[in-house]
Amino acid sequence: MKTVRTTPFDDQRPGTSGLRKKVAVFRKAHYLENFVQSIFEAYPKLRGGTLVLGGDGRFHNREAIQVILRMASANGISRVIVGRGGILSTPAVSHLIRKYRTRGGIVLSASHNPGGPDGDFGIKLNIDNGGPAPEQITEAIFDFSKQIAEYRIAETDDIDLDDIGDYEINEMQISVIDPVDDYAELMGSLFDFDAIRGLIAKPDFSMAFDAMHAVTGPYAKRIFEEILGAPEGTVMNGVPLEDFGGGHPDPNLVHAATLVARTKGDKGLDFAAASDGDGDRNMILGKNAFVTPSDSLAILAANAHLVPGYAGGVSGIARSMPTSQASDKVAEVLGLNAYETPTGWKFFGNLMDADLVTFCGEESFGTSSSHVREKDGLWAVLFWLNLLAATGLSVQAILDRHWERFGRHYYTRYDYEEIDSESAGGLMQDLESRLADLEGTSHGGMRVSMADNFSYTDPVDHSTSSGQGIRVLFENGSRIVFRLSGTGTSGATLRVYMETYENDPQRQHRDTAEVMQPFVEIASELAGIEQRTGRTEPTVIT
Ligand code: VG1
Ligand code: CO
Repeated sequence: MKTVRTTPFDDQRPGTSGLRKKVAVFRKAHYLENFVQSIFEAYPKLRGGTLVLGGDGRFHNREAIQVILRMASANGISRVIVGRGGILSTPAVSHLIRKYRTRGGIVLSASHNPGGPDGDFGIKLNIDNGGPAPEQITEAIFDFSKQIAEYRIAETDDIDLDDIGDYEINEMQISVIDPVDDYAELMGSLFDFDAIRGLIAKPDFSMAFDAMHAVTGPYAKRIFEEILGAPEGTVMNGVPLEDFGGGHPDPNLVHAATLVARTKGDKGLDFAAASDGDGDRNMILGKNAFVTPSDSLAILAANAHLVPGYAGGVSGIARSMPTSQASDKVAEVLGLNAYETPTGWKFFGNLMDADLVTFCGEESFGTSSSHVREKDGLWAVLFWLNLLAATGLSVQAILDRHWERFGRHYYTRYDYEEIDSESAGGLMQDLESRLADLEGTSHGGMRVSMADNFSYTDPVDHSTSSGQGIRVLFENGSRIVFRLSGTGTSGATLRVYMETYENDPQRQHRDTAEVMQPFVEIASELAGIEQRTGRTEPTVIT
């Protein structure tokens, strides 16, 4: 064991989902060590207990795991459960924490951000309920990182991560486990695998899953191809690569374009899906159909009775603030609880622990339920397959049926990436200063009923999180939301979220871009996007 003198870095404040920086930053001397020591200090529960450890396989994953193992030993952690090869998806970590009742977990991932030596790396603490550490703890980590003077580390050789088995560093036990087994078993307990097998075996049913060279490859191959009998090759890009094959492991219409193309036309796939770097996001597609994540959340909740794991009932649905109000409509009609939380999965944990909600979701391709305390990409894909099998309907028919019953929330998000941080800050501040004057004004024939900077008080622990994004609400239920991303690593990213409700079935099959165009114009005018950022077009539209 040794104690190493160090000096603080001033930029170790965790964002929406852990600390994310360029790989080069994480490779600076003491950078990772300082942050890991700050985790052990801010969350002392780990001492004397078990920790789950794994990552999405990106560049620097293995080196970081060896460092964390040595530091865990020197900090009195008694056992660490590691995925073979250092691989564990985010939802798998959450499940392992819960199943083996460990004190927490550390996930190494920058999720959908690109990897490789010039890409991003990230680290995140999950607590003993299996969910991301809440803000009080992430702030305590940051506070400690600002005054750190030394860290503890054991001096030992690397542990063999590629063979399942038990190892030791001094007093600490290390168990290298199969990363997929426990997770696959959990999925089998929630869904009707026989019905899904039957669907996949139909000669006229075709599907594909794009793992984007990220962590879900081994999970998807096991579950879809080995257990559910999908033909070999159903899983595309199924081998996790350190740089995700040079791609951007973000399952959306832009970054999973090859998969999207395979769903087009008369011969398009009946079902297609993709997941992100760390396996917590999902994109759902059908033949000539795209399911917005906000609709997906609403549809899963509305049809939960068709899935064995949820047949016992659903308590409620929570959505992040920028997510469309489609799930609120379902909650209203079915008499379920509905909650609106700030962006980021850490705000859902308390609601699920208190059984106030069963389903949670975000517009950013994140959906999940209380089976874990993270969003869960493959879970959502299996849920959709279970619905297709149980109803005999196509993806588009499920969408049509849902809209007819609950109305349709047209939705789009514009991202302006890597804009100058100061201009972005200025844009938000200026908008905020004009909020009071906005109420009652008319834009494109719609009156603003309310405009504020979203603030949330947790109903369970009563903690408050303010400054969570600017909402402009119109009298007809339409909304425009502006916020700055908390996961980017260079400059700032402005996200503009827009939605409008349509309950006339005759008008539910229009082109989203066309329907949303007036909102795009109102949003740019309200925030002065072009003047402030110099951008005439967003980087990504979803
Ligand atoms: C983004 C999404 C947010 C999500 C977060 C982490 O955050 O908008 O909904 O929870 O990423 O997801 P931001 O602050 O950049 O908007 V993941 O799959 O990157 O862990
Ligand atoms: Co992710």
